Amino acid sequence: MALISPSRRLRRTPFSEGVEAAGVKAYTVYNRMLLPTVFESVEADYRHLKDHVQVWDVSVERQVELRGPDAARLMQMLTPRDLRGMLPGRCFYIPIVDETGGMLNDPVAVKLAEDRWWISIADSDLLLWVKGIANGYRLDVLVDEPDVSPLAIQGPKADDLAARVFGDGVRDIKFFRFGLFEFEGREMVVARSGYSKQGGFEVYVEGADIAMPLWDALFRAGADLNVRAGCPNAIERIEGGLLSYGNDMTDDNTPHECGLGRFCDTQTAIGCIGRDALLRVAKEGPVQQVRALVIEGDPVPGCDRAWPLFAGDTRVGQVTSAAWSPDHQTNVAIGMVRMTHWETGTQLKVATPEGLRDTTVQAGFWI
Ligand code: THG
Repeated sequence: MALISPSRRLRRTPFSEGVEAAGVKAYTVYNRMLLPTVFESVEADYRHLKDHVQVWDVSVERQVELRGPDAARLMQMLTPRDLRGMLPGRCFYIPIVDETGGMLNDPVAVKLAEDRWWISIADSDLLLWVKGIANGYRLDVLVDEPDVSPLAIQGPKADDLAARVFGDGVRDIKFFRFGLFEFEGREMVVARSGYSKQGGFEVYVEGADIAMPLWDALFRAGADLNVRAGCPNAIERIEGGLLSYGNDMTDDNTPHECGLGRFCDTQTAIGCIGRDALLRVAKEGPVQQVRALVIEGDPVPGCDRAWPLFAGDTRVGQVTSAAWSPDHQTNVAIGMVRMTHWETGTQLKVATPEGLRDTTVQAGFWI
């Protein structure tokens, strides 16, 4: 592929300087911002992520901040996950749906206080939807995108690295909770979360001025841990079944089709804009659903368009993400599969750009 021309519309991040110095080889665009995809190679980055610790510039996980007396009410309008039991200090993975029950985003919600929330968004213009709802319903809430840029610390040595910079207290942070930790006199939200299954943290860095100092401190502190710059890894996230909005699902899919039914409490999520639509479709149940798939044969190319799935001549779904897994010595994939063919062990064909391949529906992801 040709190069992408930089411009003001394609936003750099407060860590871009460090990312470039670390030798980034490829970027994608996410929320109109640069997201690194390769440092050494996808395979080498994968091996290093699973064995050591990486620092990721995930500034593209932009925050939609809700502030004011109606913040909690607005949050519940956005998602079918019941937020009543969510305390400050918690992070929730939440489907966000429109009035038809279609997925608009699958962010992490961060509850800072009853009247202050961050929505850490995937790749869609959620700010516009949230502003529209807030204004249309005349809610008493401010909605904006603050100067907050998440930096992830991921991998088996993430606790050791984070402890050296923020103190041993970070070791006690529980999964999907956060604490406030000081760095150079600044309070930072440090959560145990991140877009990998290797464990680690996400630091919500407030203020671009403190971004490179934190980046440099992590690399200084982790030299003997073999810390490297990294990024969400295509192979690892497919193995782990972490969905990618825009790839594995779109606004044509319900949360149930995405396998996100466990994050929906549609009966009790009173106020959710898509609630009636979801209650209607929940009665029948989804007719297609996300599945883990193995694709037989040599390594497949990257999946930059949906690859049709066939049972004989009948189209029964599509593969949306695929990669060669060095650890499993096979191609791992995520697909959307029709109900008639989604059972574990079902053998199908997938039309890759390199021709038809045998593919099998798996019981689950590789975790
Ligand atoms: N962290 C933060 N913001 C994000 C992402 C993130 N915004 C963009 C994107 N990633 C949003 N999508 C996801 C997808 C999966 C998860 C988080 C955000 C995730 N899922 C775990 C899982 O499925 O195993 C845990 C879910 C749970 O049990 O609550 O972590 O990564 N800040």
